[in-house]
Amino acid sequence: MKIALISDIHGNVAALEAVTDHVTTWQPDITIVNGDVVNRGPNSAPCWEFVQQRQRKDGWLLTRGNHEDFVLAYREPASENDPHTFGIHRHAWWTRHQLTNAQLDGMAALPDLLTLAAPDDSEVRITHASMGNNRNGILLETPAETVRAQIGKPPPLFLTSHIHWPMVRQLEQTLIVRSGSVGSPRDGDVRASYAQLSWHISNGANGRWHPEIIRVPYDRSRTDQDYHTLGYLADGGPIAELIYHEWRTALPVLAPWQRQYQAAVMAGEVGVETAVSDYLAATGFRDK
Ligand SMILES: [Mn+2]
Repeated sequence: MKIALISDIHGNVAALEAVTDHVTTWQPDITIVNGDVVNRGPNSAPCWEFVQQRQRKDGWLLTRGNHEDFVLAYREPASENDPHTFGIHRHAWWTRHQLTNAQLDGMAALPDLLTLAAPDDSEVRITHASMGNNRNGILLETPAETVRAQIGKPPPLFLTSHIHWPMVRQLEQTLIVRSGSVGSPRDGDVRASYAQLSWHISNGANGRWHPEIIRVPYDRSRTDQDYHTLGYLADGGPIAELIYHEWRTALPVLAPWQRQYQAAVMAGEVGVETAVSDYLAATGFRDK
């Protein structure tokens, strides 16, 4: 049995196509798209249509990520009201307006959690981040006690995503595999990332899962062009520029900015534009 785990596409069509080609060559039994198909990138609608088509044609399985939720939050006009929050979330509002109501209905219907049966009938559990919370990611350094709560009743294989770099971690009887990101990795490697899981049986022993993290090069100039020509940078607000630099460098940009400035912007102490300009000047990201 072979499972392909892809996630965190974030509106990057060129990366999605390259990963799909790689997955297709590998010929898995099951392909899972573990959330964050849209938002935080330039070209969400074609990515959504692409995975929908694969779901219909090839039986791909989908879960909902926190970025599907962010976009759905901007279905309601009232959510545009608070000016400080809206300044920060303008890029999600922009993405929402690239999507049709039918597409948004499809996102709202996605499940948070999937379970599959391994060849020995043991459980494979899949969710975007952790049980009951699609923003609470599992890290290598997360204490064991916390991870136990994040995964719930321990299955032999727990598949997660959300954090944009890949991870393999064994915690007691549970193998935890994180896919990394197709569209915007943050581990310094600009290539797309996904995970392959293969069921191995050796010497008549019990079967076990074998994980492999795959990195896939793709046409980066195409994605760069999408950022510049489709309106994302022009109309997505200042945060869109942070997201662009994070994609371009594959280094953390948005989270460090949030830690430093978000509270002050939300409190109205500094404008989001100034906060982004100051941060990019201080870190040199515009020139990296
Ligand atoms: Mn996510």
